[in-house]
Amino acid sequence: MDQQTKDLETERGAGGETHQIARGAPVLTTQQGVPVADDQNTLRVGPSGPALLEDFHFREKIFHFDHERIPERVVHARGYGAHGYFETTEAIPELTRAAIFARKGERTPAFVRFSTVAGNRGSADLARDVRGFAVKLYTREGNWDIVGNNIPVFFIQDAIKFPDLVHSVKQEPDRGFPQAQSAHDNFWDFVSLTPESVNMLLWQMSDRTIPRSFRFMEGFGVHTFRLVNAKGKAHFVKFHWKPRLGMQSVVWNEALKINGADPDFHRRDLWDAIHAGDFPEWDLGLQIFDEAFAERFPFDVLDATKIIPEEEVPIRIVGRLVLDRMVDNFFAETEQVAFCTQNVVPGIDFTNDPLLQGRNFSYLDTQLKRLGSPNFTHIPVNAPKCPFQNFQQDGHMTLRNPKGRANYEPNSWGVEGGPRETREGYRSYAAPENGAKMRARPERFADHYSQARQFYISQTEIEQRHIKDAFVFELSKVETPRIRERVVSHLLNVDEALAKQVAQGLGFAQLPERAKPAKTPITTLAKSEKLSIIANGPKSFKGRKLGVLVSDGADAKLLIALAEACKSVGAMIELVGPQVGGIKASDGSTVPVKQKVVGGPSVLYDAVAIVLSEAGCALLSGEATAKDFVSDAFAHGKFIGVVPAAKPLIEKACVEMDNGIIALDSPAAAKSFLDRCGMLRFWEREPKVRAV
Ligand code: HDE
Repeated sequence: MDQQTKDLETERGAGGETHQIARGAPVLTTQQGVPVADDQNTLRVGPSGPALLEDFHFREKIFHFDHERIPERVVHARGYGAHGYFETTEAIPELTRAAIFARKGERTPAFVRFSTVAGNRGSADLARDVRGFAVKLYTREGNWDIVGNNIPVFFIQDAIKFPDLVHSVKQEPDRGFPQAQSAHDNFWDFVSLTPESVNMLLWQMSDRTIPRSFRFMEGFGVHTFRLVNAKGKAHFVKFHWKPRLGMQSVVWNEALKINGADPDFHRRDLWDAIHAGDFPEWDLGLQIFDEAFAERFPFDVLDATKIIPEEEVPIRIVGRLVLDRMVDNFFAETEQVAFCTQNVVPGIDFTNDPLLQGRNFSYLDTQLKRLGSPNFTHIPVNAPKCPFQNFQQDGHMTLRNPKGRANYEPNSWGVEGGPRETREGYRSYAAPENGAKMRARPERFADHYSQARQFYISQTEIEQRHIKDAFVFELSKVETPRIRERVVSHLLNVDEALAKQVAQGLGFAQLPERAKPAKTPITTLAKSEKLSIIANGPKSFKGRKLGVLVSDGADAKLLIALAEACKSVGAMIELVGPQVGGIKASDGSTVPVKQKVVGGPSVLYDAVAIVLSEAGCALLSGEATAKDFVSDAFAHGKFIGVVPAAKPLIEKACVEMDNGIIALDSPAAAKSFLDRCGMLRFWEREPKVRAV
């Protein structure tokens, strides 16, 4: 009996229902604080009679339940948040007067929400999708929100196209599907008619959109912002979050299977890591540049479909973000958190990026719809942690109203008259503006292909293949041939070989005509090494997870050696076996098992080890899910450690031995196996397992 039930007295009602009477536990009350005697039965006329309207307890409970949902976010509905802090590692007062950057060592509380974009609140984590990376920094001078993504560019250049983009990617309105997928006609129809999307499409078809974990993703502010110093001098800036654990993604076939095996894969990963004390960290990097650079850069720095390569403007690390605490309540914090791009602090300012300007309107507006009151700022996760006061008052659900007589200013009531302005307050950068009113984009926005090409040529061969495969997969789900052709006609302006491979993958009889570019693409942009995930891999198994398939009689010493090797590199280990009750290892000890093999497929792990006895191997060789465990790990390029007794299972799984399969013939082999796992994937295998 656990502690909780010990503190309770249990009684059975006349109908056999359970009444738990509070002894040590707090008393259950109504919202009005009235103690409840019976929470199991509605008030009725006799045990079989009709219910009574005067049952205020029942009515209040059901009324509240009926109103539990609030509208989900129109985009980024599915998300997961955590608390932490930002620590300034370099003071930059020469660049910005922002208090957060004034002093090295300054710690600022932070809340981060990661999300997918297209799916509904209950959709699966491994959809091919951009990830939101929204950071709220509770600075001494107010809240600063960097509402970014894990991809540094966007689909569109002007906010007026956002509703069209989002409508096109979400479920088609007549049929209500597909859920959380861009692989359908409407999405590809829209983007193929919107060539400014092409750069983003290359990123979207890359492995960036199937991250292994939130912890292994970069984050970007996307737009160009301004830093303004105390003298009013401004610099342009782009914000980058760099994961200390390095970047990593899964492969597409794995993503599809993870969605079935554990639709909450990313949530669980963050939950487990934070609870294990493995707090994920990101460095904050700044790309700082001035008007002169903006002038000579071949693209417009206000165009959110373009990056500035790190090779051209290096990144300066000025702080680190650490996530060290999960929320107490998902709804109160993660669901109700309200990010707004217009939440900036003195020393941080906007630019005229037309996407950013539109966002500054949209976010405030959307919070009113979702949270239902202009007082959403009173909710603890949204309220600043520095003092704040003004004369805004009343409205739904207000928790704060101005005290005293004055609710306006100027007033005659002196210090009693409430808050007043300060010269130190937020001042917008005095950017000179003039021009005729019009609906038009700058001509420098017209290049749609050059950076898409640059991104593509910056990838390793494996990553290029994944991009090609992703285009072929998505377009194979598009039913209208002319939409498929239109996409390939754009790819011809990006990279001819890629376009041809995609056309071949789709079974085209002939290549379509090249799309006519609005501006001739530049084909001489240099590769940017930093754009590849694989080339910048961490080469360490830290933060990753080993899955070990075990059976009765498994080598106890080897299991201990594997656990120690994982611990020494900072990795997690999870045992998968025939039953969750655990196994009896070779030394007679009982070893707990986390997953039954049917619920613990190898897609949940970064590498696997097969540690079976001969009898265990014979048993599992007759189990299809055990064979899948091996053959999926093989197909997904994972390192596989195998004890000699488990060889028959490897053969049954039709797996060919290669250098990614490592013999675990003694406990001493555990460490070198884990070192190999640090390469994360055995990519050389991939061409052998992918024929179409
Ligand atoms: Fe958003 N976006 N967005 N977006 N966005 C929202 O605000 C919008 C854009 C991003 O975890 C909404 O609170 C417009 C770019 C994130 O709560 C909404 C445009 C980038 C999140 C909205 C964009 C983002 C949102 C929906 C085109 C990357 C989730 C719910 C101009 C830099 C934040 C909400 C969270 C959420 C509007 C484009 C990132 C409707 C109009 C570009 C991470 O206001």
